[in-house]
Amino acid sequence: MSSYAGSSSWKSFLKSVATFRGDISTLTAPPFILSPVSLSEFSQYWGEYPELFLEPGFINDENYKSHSCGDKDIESAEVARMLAVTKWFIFALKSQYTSRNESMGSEKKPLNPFLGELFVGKWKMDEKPELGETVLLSEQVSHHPPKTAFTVFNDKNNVKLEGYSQIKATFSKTLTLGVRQYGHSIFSIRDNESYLITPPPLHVEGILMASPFAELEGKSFIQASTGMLAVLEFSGRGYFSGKKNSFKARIYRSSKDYHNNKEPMYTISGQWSGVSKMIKHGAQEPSESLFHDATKIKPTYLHVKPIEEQHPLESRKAWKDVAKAITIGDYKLIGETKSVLEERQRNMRKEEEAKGIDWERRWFKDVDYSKDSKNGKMKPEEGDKFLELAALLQLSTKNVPSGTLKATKEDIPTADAIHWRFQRNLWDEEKEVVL
Ligand code: 0T9
Repeated sequence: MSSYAGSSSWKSFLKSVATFRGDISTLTAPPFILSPVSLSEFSQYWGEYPELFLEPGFINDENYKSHSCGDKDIESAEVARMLAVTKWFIFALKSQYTSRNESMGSEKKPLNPFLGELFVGKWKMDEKPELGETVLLSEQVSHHPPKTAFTVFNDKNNVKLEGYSQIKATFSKTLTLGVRQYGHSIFSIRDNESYLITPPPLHVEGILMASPFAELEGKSFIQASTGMLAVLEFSGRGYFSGKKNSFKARIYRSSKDYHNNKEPMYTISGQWSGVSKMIKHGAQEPSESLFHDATKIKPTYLHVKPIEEQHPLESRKAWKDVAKAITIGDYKLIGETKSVLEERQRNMRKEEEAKGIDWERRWFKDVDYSKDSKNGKMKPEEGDKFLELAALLQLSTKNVPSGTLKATKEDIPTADAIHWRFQRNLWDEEKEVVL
């Protein structure tokens, strides 16, 4: 329970929440629950374990037995890489969903990124030069509704992640915030193996007590181009194990095995923020081994250049005055500084409208995956990874909640099929924004 829970400002905030409808980013909250960090920064959580991010790329036919997550009879390098990708993803969850609690004591309302907002940096790994540099690029490609596109890549080892993220959130009667994620990401190694990742739904608890925290629910899929599929199921206190941040991951030889309720190759279970164990099925002797231990490996934080050297569109530079006002808790100053930024944005949108143009996205483009629509947008190329992986999983290619399978209730026929994609050439041609 936060000491602010009984304050009048929190009580009146709760009253406004009870009747709130619409885009959560427009909700006004008391200063103590505001975070000085923009949502555009959240893309960095994908890369905070650079060694685990790069690991799948180092596993080959010669060395896979020493990357077996404890399975002494691991059958192939492909299986070892599937386990390594799953492991990296589980570490990424810890960054994604516990970081604010660790740095600020609770979840707080992030700054709502403006259209065109950028957040960039790199993980340098100076002590291990063979790992090279891992780069993060994050761009706000839509303001209303908020959508953030991102990529994390390491050229030296040819490993990359590309994706985008959006949420739809609603308060329940008990003041829990239910959050559905939209968007997906694609992890690829050496341009010949890829993995489609769908983020899970979640809910934010503890709002009544003014100490919000996120808890995952539902499923995440990791569909590999090798055919293998990982299905992660999430639950909180008192569901599978009575512990918070619980998960169970099943690794199937193919998505067919999953759809046909066949036995998986492995089951991994435990806490994504803590420790998990892996059981191998179908073997002579069922074996259990330690899969991951999040208490043993520390994150590596992104290196971001000082504000004075940043481009005006870079998040920390653009939000500097607002962030300062939030940090000192000056309600009036928060309002004033925010208005300056919002006014500037409104004027830009008006000018664009008058000229009949659209704000030009910097490094990402919206690709239309629907067959029939004619809107001048880019279409997927021959051999598109998303189409290939979605087909393997029978995942809907529409803009529906992440992880929605084809022809299920949520796969609404009228939804569009527009997805944000990184255009590497635009970054290679970039002259103004540096890392
Ligand atoms: C994508 C992630 C996402 C964004 C955040 C729900 C949430 C905004 C979206 C889904 C990242 O990859 C992973 C992590 C945490 C998610 C946030 C947790 C959270 O509380 C916020 C929401 C919008 C709020 O700020 C609610 C306000 C509340 C803290 C005060 C009443």
